[in-house]
Amino acid sequence: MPVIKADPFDFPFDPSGLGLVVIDMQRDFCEPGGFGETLGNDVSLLRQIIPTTARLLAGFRAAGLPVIHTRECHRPDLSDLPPAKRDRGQPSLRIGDPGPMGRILIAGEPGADIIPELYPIAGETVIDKPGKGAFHATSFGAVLADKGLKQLVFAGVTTEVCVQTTMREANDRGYDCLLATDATESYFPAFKQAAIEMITAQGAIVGWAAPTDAILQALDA
Ligand code: C5J
Repeated sequence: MPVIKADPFDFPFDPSGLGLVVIDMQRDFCEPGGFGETLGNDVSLLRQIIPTTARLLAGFRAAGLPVIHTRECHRPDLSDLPPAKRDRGQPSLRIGDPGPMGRILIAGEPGADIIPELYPIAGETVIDKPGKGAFHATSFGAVLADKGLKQLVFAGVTTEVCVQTTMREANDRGYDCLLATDATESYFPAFKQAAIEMITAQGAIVGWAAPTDAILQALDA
């Protein structure tokens, strides 16, 4: 069985059940004027992982392995947006408000779409999710089952919010989860580091972590 050199120990995998999940690489999180920036964040931090994530994506595509993308977004009528989520904090624009890339985090608006550099290709699944985790109120679990996936490599943003939440949900459902450490990012570098440590601690209590090169080497082998 092929093996990815990972932390806290090697990640053996069966290619027939391995897939890549790219979380929320959306314009609203990665480009100026979007939701991330309305919350006071510096989006340039997130943009640093775009080339690495593109390489990881290319590796999975070249190996013929499934890729699933997620987008955090809501229905135009906001019926799937709990008031507690819309009203919390002091963003300069709230979810659903008109912004420079359309309504903030609303399905179908330019800002809610995936950045052009990592855009899905034909045959790749895109899951729209109203929560931080990809399993909540979506078909994500059914899609994984339908594709026969058992082991998941994770990339995307932000490490400690939507990526970690989805990894925890997947881990509880019996999936082996591995985080690509240089294809994930946070607006808070210390939170990214802490999330990686939380995931891999206690004998991979949530999952594994490895850099993109180690993942690609194992896919090539
Ligand atoms: C956040 C996400 N941070 N995709 N969403 O609100 O992590």
